[in-house]
Amino acid sequence: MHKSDSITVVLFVVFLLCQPLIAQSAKTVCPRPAAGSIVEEPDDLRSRDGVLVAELTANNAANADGSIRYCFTDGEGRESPNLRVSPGDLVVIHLKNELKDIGSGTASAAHHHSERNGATGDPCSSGIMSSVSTNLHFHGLTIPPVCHQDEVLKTSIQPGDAAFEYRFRIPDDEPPGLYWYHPHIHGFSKVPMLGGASGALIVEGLERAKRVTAGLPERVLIIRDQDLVNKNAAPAKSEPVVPKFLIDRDGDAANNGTGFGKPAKDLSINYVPVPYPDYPPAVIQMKPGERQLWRVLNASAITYLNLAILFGHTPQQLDLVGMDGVPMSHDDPEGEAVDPQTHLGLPPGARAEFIVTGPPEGETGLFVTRTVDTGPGGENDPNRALATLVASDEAPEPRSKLQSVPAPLPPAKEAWLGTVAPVRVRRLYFSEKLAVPNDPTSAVEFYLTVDGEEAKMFDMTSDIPNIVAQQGTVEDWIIENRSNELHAFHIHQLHFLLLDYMGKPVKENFLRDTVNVPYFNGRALSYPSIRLRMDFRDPNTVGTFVYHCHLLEHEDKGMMGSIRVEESPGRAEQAAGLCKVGGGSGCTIAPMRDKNSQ
Ligand SMILES: [Cu+2]
Repeated sequence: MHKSDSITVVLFVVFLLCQPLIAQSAKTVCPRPAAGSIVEEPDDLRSRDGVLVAELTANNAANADGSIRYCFTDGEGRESPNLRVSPGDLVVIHLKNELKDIGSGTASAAHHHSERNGATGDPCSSGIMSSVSTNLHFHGLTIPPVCHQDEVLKTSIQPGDAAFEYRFRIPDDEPPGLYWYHPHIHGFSKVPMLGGASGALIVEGLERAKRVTAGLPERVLIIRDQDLVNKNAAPAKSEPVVPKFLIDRDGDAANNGTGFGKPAKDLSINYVPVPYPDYPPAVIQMKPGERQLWRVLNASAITYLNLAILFGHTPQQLDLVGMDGVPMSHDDPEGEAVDPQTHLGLPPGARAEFIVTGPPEGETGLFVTRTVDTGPGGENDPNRALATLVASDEAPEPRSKLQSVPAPLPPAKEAWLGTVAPVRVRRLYFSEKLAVPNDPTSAVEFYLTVDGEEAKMFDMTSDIPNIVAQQGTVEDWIIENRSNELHAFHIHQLHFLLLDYMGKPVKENFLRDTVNVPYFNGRALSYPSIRLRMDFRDPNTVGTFVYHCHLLEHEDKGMMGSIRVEESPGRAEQAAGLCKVGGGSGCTIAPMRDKNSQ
C-alpha cells in the first residue's frame, strides 16, 4: 500500500468514527414543538406478554435564554414516552444518565454519604444528589420503596454510570388509571421538572372499572410549566389592567389576586408551549361531538391548574371518572356513573381522567386553566388558554382506544378505606420561616413537621424517620397549613382518602395521592386543615419513604419528611414459619412502637 493510500484509509476511518458524533450533534436534544402547534400524543411503549422493557436515557440541553430542556428518550429516540402496562406486568427499565452540567449556579452538589461510598459509588447507596444526578419515582404506584423499584432517598445515578436497572411488578390490584414518572433528586427536583423531565405511566383497564368509558378514544395530555419565555413583556392589551406585578423570593410573579397579569411560569401541553402574554393556544383536533376520555396530568413544578372547557363563554360538562389513578368505582359496581364537573382543580402532581364531548361541526372550543388563588405568599396562576378544540370530520382518531367489551375487574381485596377504623391520629403542619427572622431579604425555609417535633428542613443524611407506622393498619392524618400560600401534600407508595377539608366532612368516592392544603389568611381563628385516612395495609408499603409538598421549590428547600412502615410482627412470624396457618396467640399484631407516640 502506498503511503498516501494509507493516509487516505486512516482519514476515512477517522471520518467513519466521527460519523456518530456528527450525527448526534446535528440532532436536537429534547426537541420541542412551536407555540400554536397541533398537540401530538406522546409515543406509547406497551408491555408485551406481561413485560415492558424500556431503554430510557435522561437528556438535557440549554435553551438560548439559559433555561434547560430535559427529557427521557428511549432507544428509538421517542421523547418521554407513555409507559403502558397492565396489573401484574413486569416493568424493566434501563436508565442511562447523559445529563450535562449546563446552566448557571446549578452545578453545586450535595455529597451525602459520599465519604462512605466513594465519589460515584453504588447507585443504590451513593446518595449523591447533584444537578446532574438522576433517578426515577413512579408517582402513585404501590410498589416497594427499595432500590431498583421506587426508592428515592438513596438511589442516584450519575453521568458515566452504567445503565441502571429498574425492575418491578405492577401489583395485581393496582387501580387502573394515570400515573407518572419523574426524577426525584432531593434539592434538585425543580429545574429538571421545569425542563420537562416527566412522562405518563398508564395502568390499562379503566374501562373495566368504569364501563361508561368502554370503547372511547383516549388522549394523554401532560401539562408542564417552564420559565417565562417573554419575561419582560407587558400583559396583553385584551387583559384588564391589574396592579403592578411583584416578584417573590424565587423570582416568580407573586399572586396579585386578580386572576390576570404575569404568571409565575409559562405552561405547555404535551410540550407545545403556550407562552405569556398572548397565550397562543395549541390545537386539539376532534371529530364533531365526539366523546373522548382525557387523561390529564399536572406535571408542573409549581403551577396549580383549574381546568375547564369553554364553548363560547359557557363551561362544558366534564364527566370525571378517576383521580390520581383511581377510578371512582367502589360505590359504582356497574361502572356507569360519572361525576359531572365544570372545572377541575389539579395541584402539581395530581391527575384527572374525564370524558369530554367535542364541539359541534364547524365550531371551536377552548381548553383553559382558570385562575387559582394561591394565597398572599403564593405565585400568580392567572386565567389562560391552553388549547383550541377544532371540530372537523377529517380530525385523525387518537392512537389509543379503550376496550369495547371489557371484562369486569375482580372485586377489591381490601375493605373500602372509608370503612376501616384508624389505629391513631397524627397531626402535621406546613410552615415557612425567614432564615434570619428580622431580615425580610433572607431566604425562606420550608418545613413539614409532625406536631410536637421541632420544625426543621428535611435532612437527607438522617436515618431516623419522622414517623413510624405499622403495616396492616390505617391512620388518620390531620394536615394543617400555617403559611400564607397553598401547599400540595403528596406521599409516596400509597393512596389516601380525603375525609375533611377545612374542618368540613367531604364524601369522596375515590382515593388521592396528592392533595391541596388551603392557606392561612392570617385572620381565621384556627389554621386551615385537611384530614386524610392513610392506607398502610398493603405489604408493598413496608420500608422507608417520603411525604412532601409537591411544589418543587418547597420540596427542594426542605418541605419533606420520611416515614418508616414496619412489617407487622405477626406477618414476620408467619413468614418465618413461627405461626401455624390460621393464627394463634403468637400471631397477633404486637403493640405499636413509635417514637412519636403521645
Ligand atoms: Cu409547598
